[in-house]
Amino acid sequence: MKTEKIEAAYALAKERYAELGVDTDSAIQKLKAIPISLHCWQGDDVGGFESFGGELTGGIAVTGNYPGKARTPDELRSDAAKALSLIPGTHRFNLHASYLEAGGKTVDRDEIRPEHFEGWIQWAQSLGIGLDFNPTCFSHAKSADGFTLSHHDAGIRQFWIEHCKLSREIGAVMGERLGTPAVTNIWIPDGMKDTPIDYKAPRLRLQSALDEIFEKPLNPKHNLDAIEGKLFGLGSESYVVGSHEFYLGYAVKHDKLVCLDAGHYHPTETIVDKISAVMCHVDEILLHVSRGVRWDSDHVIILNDDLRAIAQELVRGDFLGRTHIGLDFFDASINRIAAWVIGVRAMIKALLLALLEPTETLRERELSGDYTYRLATLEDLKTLPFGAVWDEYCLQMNVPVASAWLGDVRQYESAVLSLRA
Ligand code: RNT
Ligand code: ZN
Repeated sequence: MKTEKIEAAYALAKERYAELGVDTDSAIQKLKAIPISLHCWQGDDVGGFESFGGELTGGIAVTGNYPGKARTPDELRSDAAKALSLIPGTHRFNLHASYLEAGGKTVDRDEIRPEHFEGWIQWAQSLGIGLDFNPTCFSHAKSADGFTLSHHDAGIRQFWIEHCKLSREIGAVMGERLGTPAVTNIWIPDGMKDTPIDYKAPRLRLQSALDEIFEKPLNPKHNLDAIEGKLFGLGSESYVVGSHEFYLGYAVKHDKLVCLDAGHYHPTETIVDKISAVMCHVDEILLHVSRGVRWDSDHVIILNDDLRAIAQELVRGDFLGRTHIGLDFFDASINRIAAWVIGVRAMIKALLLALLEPTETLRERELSGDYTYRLATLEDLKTLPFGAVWDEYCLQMNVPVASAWLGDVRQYESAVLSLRA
């Protein structure tokens, strides 16, 4: 599309929004300051680069066999940089511990050190982005029976405790080196396929394991700890040790971040309503923005009502400054770089839509009981020329406008991805 046309459309859109008291320029300015953390694991189907890397376990699954997935850290960095170049704004990258670089050596999870992430830190420096981190408590022989931090075997439990402690330290090094705190998020798969006799004991073990992991205080300027609950997984349909209530209680008591994954609740429940509730009791949250579809909690996010509602709540509740937005999906049935770009661009669009709402007016009308105005305006907002503002944003941020990004991905696919056997 021609620049003049984009600008002309934007000028008209600006007027339309101004009629409602919405300043599109200021929405664009605010949007520029919101980082989104791209999850490394969309790039290689949650594979990682361990020498002993095997099957993906832990009750999560990636389906599809689209060719061209990243096989090395260099390939993943190149793919992620390509995705980032097609996404407006400055964002972050979220690594799992299993994405270490150990120079061909076998480094087990209880042996990881900051130097194994030096390549990632330098890459992040070169792009001027921050990193986030996660211990990897799945896809490992010591998690094969479905338990890690809550394992009844003290030796196995200790192995995972050590892994999580080391992960926090690595997060802190990343945060210090990059000048922006890493959010280190703990998620474990522990649970049971069928109803347990003992709900309690694994939770007590998890509780004391967390106490040990978090024993050492770390500078919050370098590392922030988050804990992520879940309702069920594949093979843990009846019981998950680290449930939402478990972690919410823990986080409130110990001043941790709660990670809300959009795919981790009952199908009729959304995280939208949880944000303000949780924010009454914790300082900050981490989001894993995802899209649940039937039994799967990790489809590529799209600009649907659920996503829009998440963004609206962050804006309406003024929660952006206390929320770390991370994404969590994995799809191997489409081009993996496109999956990143589609998901992140959808998240940014949702935020922009939310920023283009006359929130204060709507709040006042709601308070005065004018629910008719509220409903009517929310409906009318849906047909305002949002696309023109989005295009203008992409233009200003120097990334392809509208669907032009897909041409870039296709080019990269034939020049780079298709050569990967
Ligand atoms: C699993 C959790 C977790 C993982 C990643 C790979 O249900 O959502 O966040 O998806 O750590
Ligand atoms: Zn998640």
